[in-house]
Amino acid sequence: MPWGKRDDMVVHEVSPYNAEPSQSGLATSDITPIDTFYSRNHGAVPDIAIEDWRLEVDGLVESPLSLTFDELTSQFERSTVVATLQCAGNRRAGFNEIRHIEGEDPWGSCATSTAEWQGARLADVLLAAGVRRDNGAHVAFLAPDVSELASPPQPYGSSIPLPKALSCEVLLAWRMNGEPLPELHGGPVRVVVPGFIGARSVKWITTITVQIAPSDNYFQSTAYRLLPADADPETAAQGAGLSLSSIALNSDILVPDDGAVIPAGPLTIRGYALAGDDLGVARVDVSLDDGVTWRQACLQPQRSPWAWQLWSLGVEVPRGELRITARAWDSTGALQPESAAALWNPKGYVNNSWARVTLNVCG
Ligand SMILES: Nc1nc2c(c(=O)[nH]1)N[C@H]1C(S)=C(S)[C@@H](COP(=O)(O)O)O[C@H]1N2
Ligand SMILES: [Mo]
Repeated sequence: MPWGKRDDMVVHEVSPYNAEPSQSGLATSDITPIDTFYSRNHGAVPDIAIEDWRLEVDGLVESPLSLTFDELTSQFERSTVVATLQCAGNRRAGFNEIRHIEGEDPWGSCATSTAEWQGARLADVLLAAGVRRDNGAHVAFLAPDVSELASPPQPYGSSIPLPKALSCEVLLAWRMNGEPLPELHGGPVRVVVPGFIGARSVKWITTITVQIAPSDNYFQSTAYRLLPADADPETAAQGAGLSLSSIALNSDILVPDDGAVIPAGPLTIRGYALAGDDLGVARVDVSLDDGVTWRQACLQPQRSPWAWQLWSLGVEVPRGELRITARAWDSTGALQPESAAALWNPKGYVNNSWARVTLNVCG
C-alpha cells in the first residue's frame, strides 16, 4: 500500500491520495495508528526537506517572523494535544443513497481519526510576532500543494477566526503519535485545529497571515461551504452558503459492518461519537427496533476535550433481519438529526444523521 498504510484502506483516489481505514481497523483503538489514519489531499503531496522549510508569519503583526524548523522546534514551548480530525465529507456515502453527489469522493464513516499531536502553540508564535488583537480578525494559512480543483489551480489554504487561533489547543505540529510528522500528514509541520473540520488543519504550512477578512483561498471561500439543497455548486457565488468551522455532533457504528451476516447470540456493537468545538458527548443510545426503545452504550473515557470517544454495547441478537440505529447527544442536550435526507446538500458535507446498519443474523 502507498504511504505505508494498511492493506485494507478504502482508497477513493490514488492521486491525489484519498483513503479511509476499514471500519473494524478504525474501531481498534482510540488513538488511531499512523498506518490506519485517513488521509485527504487536494493536490500532490509536496516533498519539503526540513532544512529548506521556512514559516513566514505576517499581516497584522508588529514584527513579521521567518522561522526555520530548528527555530520553531527549539524556541517555543512544546505542547501535546490528543485531537480527532474529521473531514467535512465524512459519511457523504449516506447522502449518495438519497441523491448522488457528483465529483466528490464517497467517504464512508472513517474519514475521521484521532492522533496525539505535538508541536508549538500557534498562539505562542502569533504572540512572538506581536499579533494585533483586532476585533474580527482571521488567521490565514497557506501551503505549497497546488490543487487543480480550483480554476485556475491554487495552492491549498484556509483560515480560522483569531480567537480560535489564540486558543491553547491549536498547534503547529511536527510530531504525530510520538513520531516525526509523516509527509502524507503534512510533514515537516502542519496546523492542527482541534474542534474544527479537518480542512482547517492545513498541512505543509509555510505562511501564516493575520488579516481582517477570512482567506479568499478556494478551499475557504468556495469549497467547504454548506449550500442550500437547491443551489448549484458550479454557479454559486463565492461566499454563498455558510462557511464550515466547528465540527458537528456525530456518531457512527463501526462494528458490525452494514450488510454483514452474523451468528445469533451475543454481539458487541462498537462505534465512535464526537461533539462539536468546546462540547462533550453526553450519551450514545442504541436501538434494535428502529427507535421504539433505546439502551445506552458504554462510552470509553475521553482522552482530551478534543478527542472522540469510542463506545460499545453488548446485546443478544435473535435470528432474522436486524436493524441497528445509534445516535449521540451532546453536553447541551442537543441530539444528532434523525434523517440524512433532511441534511442533504449539493457538496455532501456534514452528514451527522443517526447511524444505521442492517444485518442478517443466521442460526
Ligand atoms: N495543504 C493541505 N492541507 C490540507 C489538505 C490539503 O489537501 N492540503 N486537506 C485538508 C482536509 S480537507 C483534511 S480533512 C485534512 C486531512 O488530514 P490528513 O490527510 O492528515 O488526514 O487535511 C486538511 N489539510
Ligand atoms: Mo476534509
